[in-house]
Amino acid sequence: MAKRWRNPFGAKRPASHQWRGVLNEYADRLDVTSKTPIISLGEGGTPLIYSPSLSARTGAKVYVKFEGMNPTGSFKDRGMTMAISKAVEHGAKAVICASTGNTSASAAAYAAYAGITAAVLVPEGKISMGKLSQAVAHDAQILQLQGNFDDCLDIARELADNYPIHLVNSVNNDRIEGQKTAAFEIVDVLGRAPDFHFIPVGNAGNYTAYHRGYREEIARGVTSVLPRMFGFQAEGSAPLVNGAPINNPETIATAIRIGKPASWDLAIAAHADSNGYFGAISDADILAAQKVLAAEVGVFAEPASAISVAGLLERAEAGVIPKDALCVLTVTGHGLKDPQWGLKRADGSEVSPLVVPVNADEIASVLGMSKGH
Ligand code: AN7
Repeated sequence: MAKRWRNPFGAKRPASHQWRGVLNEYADRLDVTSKTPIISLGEGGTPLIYSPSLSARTGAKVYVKFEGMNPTGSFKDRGMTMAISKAVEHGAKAVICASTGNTSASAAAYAAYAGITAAVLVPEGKISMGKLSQAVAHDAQILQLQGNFDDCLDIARELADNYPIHLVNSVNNDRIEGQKTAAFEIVDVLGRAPDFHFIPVGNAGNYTAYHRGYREEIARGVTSVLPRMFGFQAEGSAPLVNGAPINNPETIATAIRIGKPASWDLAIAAHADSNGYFGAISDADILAAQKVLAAEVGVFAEPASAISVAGLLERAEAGVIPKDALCVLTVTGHGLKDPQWGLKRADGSEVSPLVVPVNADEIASVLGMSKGH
């Protein structure tokens, strides 16, 4: 039974091969056995992009880990391949999650591949259209709760505690385990861990996962550097910065509109261990950073993901980042998840591309060019 999920190439790598997903690539560092079905869409192996522009702006050496390149367009796939594989290993026929959008899209896709049911609880009217569209397309049972994300998670936990349904939020340690592989990839590529790691924070599961991954790389002896974990929340939704949960989080970055981070204690421990930092960023600065990332790096990210860039620029401005420090920014989700923001100028007005006649000379003049080469 388990056999049909296994990679046809087995453990041996053919000379030319494609990335085989994080469970296959890092089987030796995850709780994966011959009994574990590999429910994979080829997640992980995402680009680590050096940015001359962000490096010039900050004086640091800046790399962007573009997690929008995962199968469903966000980092959630790394954790979901692990969580769904383990759920199926243990006989689950149905999974449930609460979500601000990306977790639901990912759970829906991996459950579809596994042939099991996914139920997702999302805050009514507060998730982006791209994410809702994904969950619908993958045939999840979508329930819009008349509450916020934190209410969704409370209900999802209650259902998993009392009914035959398996919880795949990041309170499930399998999710964190899968997500730590992003840190492995970074160390694989750079040959060492970075000095600073910048990352958006909602439930703080990913912040926790990277720290764990880096700690394990140190334990393996492949790097001696423990990156300082710099996490960022939206100003109206910044419980870890404020030091207390909040009841009514608000931000345009709906992915991180979370008032009671599920991984609070783990994140506090990772913060302390890494001499880390939690900072708050205004919605205006998030959108400005999204623009910088798209226009200067060539990476289109959803607003929540751009907070890593905003955080880097803010900390560099504050004088905290030494010259030539090695910095990695996680860009957690693709801009196409929530494309409306790409169509706005910094002042919030809509961009409407110019309409031109079918005439090359007129178009050249609009582009400010005169004839010649
Ligand atoms: C793009 O999908 O919580 O701090 O339910 O979608 O590990 O929660 C999403 C979170 C950052 C925050 N960037 O990560 C969900 C959900 C994006 C996200 C985060 C999320 P965590």
